[in-house]
Amino acid sequence: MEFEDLADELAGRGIDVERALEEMGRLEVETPSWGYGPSGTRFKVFHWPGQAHTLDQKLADAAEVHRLTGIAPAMAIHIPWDACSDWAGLAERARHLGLRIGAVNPNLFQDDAYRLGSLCHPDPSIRRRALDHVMECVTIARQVGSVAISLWLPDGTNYPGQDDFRIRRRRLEEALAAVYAELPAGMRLLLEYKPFEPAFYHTDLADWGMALSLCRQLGPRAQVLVDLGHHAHGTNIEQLVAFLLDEGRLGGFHFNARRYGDDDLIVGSANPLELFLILAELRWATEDQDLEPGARAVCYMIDQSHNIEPKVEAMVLSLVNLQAAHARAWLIDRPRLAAAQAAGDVLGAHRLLMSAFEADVRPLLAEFRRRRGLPLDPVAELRRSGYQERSAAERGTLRVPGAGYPAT
Ligand code: PSV
Ligand code: MN
Repeated sequence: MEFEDLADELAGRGIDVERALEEMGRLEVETPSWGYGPSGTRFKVFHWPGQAHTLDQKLADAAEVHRLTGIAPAMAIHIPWDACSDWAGLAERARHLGLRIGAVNPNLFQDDAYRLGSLCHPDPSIRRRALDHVMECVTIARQVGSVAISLWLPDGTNYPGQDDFRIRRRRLEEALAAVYAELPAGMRLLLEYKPFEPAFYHTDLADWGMALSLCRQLGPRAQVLVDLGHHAHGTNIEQLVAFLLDEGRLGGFHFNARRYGDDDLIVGSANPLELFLILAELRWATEDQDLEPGARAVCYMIDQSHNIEPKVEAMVLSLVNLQAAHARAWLIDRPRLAAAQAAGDVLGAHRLLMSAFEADVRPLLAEFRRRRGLPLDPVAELRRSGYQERSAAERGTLRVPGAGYPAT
């Protein structure tokens, strides 16, 4: 179908396609530096030819992804994976590439010291060390012009009795209050929860309710980050998204897809309906101006690090899938949906929602790209451009000691 035909058909149903295009132009998604470098599972790291090793190579990949999609103008960094001696210089180089530095992610999970946790560790000197690292990230964020610290904790215990839940909670509150007090104006602290891993009996920030409760204690610039991979099976993520939006505490997303948990698969590949329903909630919150901070302030980020897929292509496909789901959300006929809901028309309301999910948005995406001079098919253009082959030739396949079981 051509764009004009789609626009006519939608106009006939009272849907403003220009509004949808305008909203599509507002969608910005950060990509993660760690998605461009070597990564794998605990079984094996498959080294991808041309994978990025330096921070500048990661920036170059992020810039290529943005060039192809037009919706990924920021790259999140992870410290110390992305160590750098000149942060202002990095921000400048990013600017030259048409990018900015996105959320700064502290790493509280890779030092030997963190065996029993970081900010919740029983030993105050380890807690101090973890806190100093988060503070260092606040300083880095200032220097690179980032407005978000994105904090995920590995803290938890493996055995009942190993430590005291409430004492650990106090330790966490105390540390986060110290971080919050250091945040410069305009910077947000995004708290990411996860119900499992690396600890398996309990984690200190296990779900969105715990994260929300801590954020409320801290202040308005502490907000919850929802990683789609961090929920028990069957969790209604769109509902908790709506709840957090209503509380004014949805700070950001780590988009990805999972079959089991934190699998880091390409967003939209495993559960596109869930993705669409989440984006529909974000749309409602965008339109309903009564929310503080509004849905427009929510950071969209990808948190995926691929193992068997070409890394840059996987990132482009993720963005394309996310953009398609976002476009579908803006094709929902909301007034008719509201009328069906008010009339108690259960299946009428359901079918209306599903008709947007089933819409063929390819003409809309093509029109969006045509108007912005973007490649009509970003994945095909990446393959055609030879970027991945050039990176492989220039960068080689540097091997780093990776994860995996010890050889027996
Ligand atoms: C670990 O679960 C994790 O995937 C978290 O989602 C973080 O956001 C990410 O790693 C980077 O630290
Ligand atoms: Mn995450």
